[in-house]
Amino acid sequence: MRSSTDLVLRPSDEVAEALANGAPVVALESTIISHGLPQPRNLEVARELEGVVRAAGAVPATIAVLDGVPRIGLDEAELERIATEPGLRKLSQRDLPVAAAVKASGATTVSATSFLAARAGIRVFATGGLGGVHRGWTEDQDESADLDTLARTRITVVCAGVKSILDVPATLQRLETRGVSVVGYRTDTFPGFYLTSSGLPVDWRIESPQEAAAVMRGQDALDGPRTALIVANPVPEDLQLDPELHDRVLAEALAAAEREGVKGQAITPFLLGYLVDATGGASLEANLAAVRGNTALAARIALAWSGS
Ligand code: PSU
Ligand code: MN
Repeated sequence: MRSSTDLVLRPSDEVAEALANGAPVVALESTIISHGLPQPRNLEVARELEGVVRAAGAVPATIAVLDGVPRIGLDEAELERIATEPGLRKLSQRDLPVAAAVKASGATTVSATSFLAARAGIRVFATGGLGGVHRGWTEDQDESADLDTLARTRITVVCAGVKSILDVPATLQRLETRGVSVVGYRTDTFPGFYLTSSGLPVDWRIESPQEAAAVMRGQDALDGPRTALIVANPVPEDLQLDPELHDRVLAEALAAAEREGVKGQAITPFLLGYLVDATGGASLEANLAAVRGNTALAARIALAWSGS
């Protein structure tokens, strides 16, 4: 039977079948592919992440909007569109109805991906690092829509913390205020995206995918506000970006953004791109190591959640 959401969301046959059977599914976002990683590596990564999910025994559902239609699960040609189409939009949740109306295509951020995944019935989602409160937020109020969506969406997001280009303490504070559950995966310190640790503590620690699934069952049993669960999974220390290089290059990147007046939606892709260039690709490798680890863990959590 088609649910009413089928009228506005189009799951691929494979994802629809998995969901109907209660099989494990992992949502993957597309902004990281289109706006977060350089070409042509981005397409390889899109394919690789789907492979990581499959190897763990789950079904990948990369989410994007194509010609106005939110798509849950993309085929090879559609992944290629996300990775290569010039001028592809970056869509957060608020952009979805507009994109649908004007039949635009765009990649979905953590905000839009979480929203669409939850609507489609997918509970587990993997990304690199969440958006959050930007440095300088007291002046421009730039806080990613990711945080607002996570405060009212029942989804588990596996990430390497929040992007280190942000004001990390302020972002953690906002997550606390908005009631979003945060747990460290086998760590007592909140990860730092490119870095294993942000240097900040995380209040709760879990040790296994089964424990993550138990937290998710607890969320549902308590039946409180439909908040997210953030599973913060650090990049392994031997794969992190050199912390000293990170701090130096990030300071340069922030200064360049200020000088060039980069703001709003453009700031995150600008800073990530600057770091890739200025570290000779080392930040890219750390970012990819984080995303791979998060994707593998998300698949294991999806398996624990589905009981398979
Ligand atoms: N994780 C990555 N790279 C990225 C992103 C996440 O490793 O590029 C994307 C996500 O889509 C996230 C977005 O939602 O960056 C945040 O953008 P903004 O700060 O404009 O909300
Ligand atoms: Mn923003």
